[in-house]
Amino acid sequence: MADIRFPDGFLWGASTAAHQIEGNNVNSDWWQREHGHLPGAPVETPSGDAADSFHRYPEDMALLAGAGLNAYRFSIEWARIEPEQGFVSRAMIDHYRRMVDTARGLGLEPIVTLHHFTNPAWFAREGGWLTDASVDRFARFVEAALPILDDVDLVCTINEPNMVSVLADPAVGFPSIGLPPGVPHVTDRLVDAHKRAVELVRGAGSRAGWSIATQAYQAEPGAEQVAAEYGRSREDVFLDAASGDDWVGVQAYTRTKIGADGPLPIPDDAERTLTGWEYYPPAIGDGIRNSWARNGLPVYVTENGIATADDARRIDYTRGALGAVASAISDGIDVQGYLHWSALDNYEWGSFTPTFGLIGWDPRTFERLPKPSLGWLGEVARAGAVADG
Ligand code: IFM
Repeated sequence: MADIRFPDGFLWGASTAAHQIEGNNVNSDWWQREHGHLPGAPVETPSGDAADSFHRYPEDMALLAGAGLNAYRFSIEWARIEPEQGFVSRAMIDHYRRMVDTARGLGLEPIVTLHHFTNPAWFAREGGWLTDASVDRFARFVEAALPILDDVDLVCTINEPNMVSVLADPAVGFPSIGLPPGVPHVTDRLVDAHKRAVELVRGAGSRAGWSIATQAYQAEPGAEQVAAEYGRSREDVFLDAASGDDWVGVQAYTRTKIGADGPLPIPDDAERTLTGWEYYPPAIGDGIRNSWARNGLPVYVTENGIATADDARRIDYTRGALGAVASAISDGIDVQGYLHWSALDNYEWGSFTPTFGLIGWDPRTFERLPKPSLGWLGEVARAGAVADG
């Protein structure tokens, strides 16, 4: 078999989210939930210091760049930028601006996410995305954050709005298997919030999109209508709402088989990852193809990866996923980048056990411990190709 080659200019990187790696995100709704100060499904472990990337981001970015990657996607934290309603911290704007400059200085294209699951605690206390005021609140935050985005090309407004819609109900924990349907009026608000943010971000000269959690809904023979119906509120409504954006982020980890009565259980003999999901590397190909069919926008794979303690399985998974990305490209789909989830082992919304990182770290000293998969992906990036074998 020949090497799998990717187009020139392809972005190769890794993604993270603020709450999952920064640590001490004390003014966020998640932190408050973790400590029982806000209602919500019980959280097994609090995020605490997480990976202390708030202070160690230069080292984290340097490891990615040193390995050969050319892009880094990270999120800015609304709860730090606006810790109290109406107070915008200039120090935090400067902090995130320094992150953009640091990435650029290292040769990493910064891709900035404005919202990745967490909200300020004050926003949650007034009802969060369940209230009509949420859209204006978010738009005001985006406006305040624009100085961070100066000369940033790619901005993701909201990460996985389909998950945000599910999580808007505080009684729902982070789902480990399957995705419940979103809350319809929250979905509508998220679409409005996205559109407002796109306008603001474009006005500042960046290209705007949002990132959708796709689930590779695969219909058993005869269950095509059931699968289409199942996917509509969970995925398609968000991919459709991307129409008119500059790009779309597609994220995938596993598949969901759909039978006549809905989702089917994972077969007992299937390999599972540490999140309990079926090991299924080609899932990202299904997501890319569904997105392309619905909105025709240039695609960036903004997340894809595997929770495993066996780094050889991470390499194997990523090799398989990149095969599916390459096959979509050879079918004429405009895929412009691949960002692995995740740069670091991180806080998987209630637990540190499912390790998704290319880089591990010592929980006592925070010493960074790059894994072989980082070197492997860096080589792929340098070569612009996945070597045969
Ligand atoms: O860790 C999450 C991330 O925050 C959003 N996408 C899926 C990842 C793995 O569950």
